[in-house]
Amino acid sequence: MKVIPIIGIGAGGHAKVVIEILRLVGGYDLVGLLDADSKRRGSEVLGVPVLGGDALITEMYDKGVRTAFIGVGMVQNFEPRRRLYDQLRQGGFEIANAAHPRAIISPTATIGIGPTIMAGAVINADAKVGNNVIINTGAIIEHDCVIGNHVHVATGARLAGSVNVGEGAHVGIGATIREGIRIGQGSVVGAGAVVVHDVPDDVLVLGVPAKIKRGIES
Ligand code: JB2
Repeated sequence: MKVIPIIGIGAGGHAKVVIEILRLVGGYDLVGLLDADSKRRGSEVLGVPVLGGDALITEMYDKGVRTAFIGVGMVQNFEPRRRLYDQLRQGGFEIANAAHPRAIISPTATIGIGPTIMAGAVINADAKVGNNVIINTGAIIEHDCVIGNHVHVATGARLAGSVNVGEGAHVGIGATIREGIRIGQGSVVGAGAVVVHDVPDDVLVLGVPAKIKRGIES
């Protein structure tokens, strides 16, 4: 099997989980991690060395590394993940498909570039998932859902059929979204919320049933 050299961006908790997925999938040589925190340089995450910061991205490319994963989870703020995704793609990198072998992904679902799909996640028939998404451990994306780019559906969240989640939105741990609901771009659904009405762009909703608490910027 051809082994693909790969670097990871970020050296925290999310990177750790992605490293395990890539090892299970096989076929990658984990060359190292890059982290914005200079104190992490020289340390290891699950045996993968932290080489330095993002200034090394170009150097890695020049050394022949053409594949990366984004190991920065950044719960509730998708901008760093979007910036890193754009930087890597513009720099000519492929973003690894980090789908856990024990996630269940329908053959009729479509998945974009560079997803992280964790153990026990279910993506059902005809769902459409964008680029650079995180579908976290045990999350359920039901049939005909549309999940935008850079969305994070957190651990154990449940999206009923035909839910539409806008770009960069975050669905918190254990949240439930009723069928056909639209979650606006950049919005955050709090942990355990139950969403029964559409959510506009750039707001935080909390509770059961979920209510708007504030605009994200306020
Ligand atoms: O722009 C960046 C950057 N921004 C933050 N470039 C690089 N190379 N690294 C960056 N980081 C680094 O990501 C931080 O310096 C830090 O070391 C790491 C984030 O680690 P942390 O463990 O704080 O969070 P995480 O994003 O790995 O995990 C969060 O999101 C996951 C989805 C946690 O909330 C987890 O519990 C959650 N499962």
